[in-house]
Amino acid sequence: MRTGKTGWLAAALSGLVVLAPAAAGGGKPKVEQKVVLVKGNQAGTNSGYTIGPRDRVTLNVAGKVCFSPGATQSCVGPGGWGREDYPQSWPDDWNSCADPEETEGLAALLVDVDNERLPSGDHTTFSGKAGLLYFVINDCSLTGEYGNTGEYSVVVKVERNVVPQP
Ligand SMILES: [Ca+2]
Repeated sequence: MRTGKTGWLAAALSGLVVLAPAAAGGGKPKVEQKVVLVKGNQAGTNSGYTIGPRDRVTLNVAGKVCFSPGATQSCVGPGGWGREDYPQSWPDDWNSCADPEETEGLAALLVDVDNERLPSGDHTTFSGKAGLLYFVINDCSLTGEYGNTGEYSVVVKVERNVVPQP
C-alpha cells in the first residue's frame, strides 16, 4: 500500500519535471504534425494550421490526382502535368477554363498562405509567411466533364518560432 502511494507520487513528480520547461517557454521548440488529405475535386483544402513568420513548415506529399475522367494518363503526382505540352496533349481540358496559376503544372498541389501561392512538389520547406495554411489544386475543372479524381496526402510539420524574425 505504502509503496504504491510512493510510486504514484514519484510518477506525478516526474510528470511535473517533464512539463516544466515547456510551461516556462524554454526547452525544445514546439512541433506540430498531421496528415492532410487534399481531394482532387475540391478547389481549396484548409490544413487547420495558422502559421506565423517565425514558423518553419515542412511538407511531404504523396498520392495522385487524375485531372481528366477515365484517362489514366491524366493521373499525376503533386508536381502536376507540365505546362509546355498541356494545350497539345489535352486540348479539350485546356480549352474548358483558365487554371488558378497558369505558370504551374496542371493539377499540381499549390500551397496558399494569405493568397500567396507556391508549388509544393513532392517536398518543400518554407518560413516567413503568415496566415491560414491552405492547399489548392491547380485545375479549373474540378467536377463535371473534365472533373478530377484521386487525392494528395500531405504530411504537414509545423515547427513553431524556430527561425529569426524576417
Ligand atoms: Ca480537370
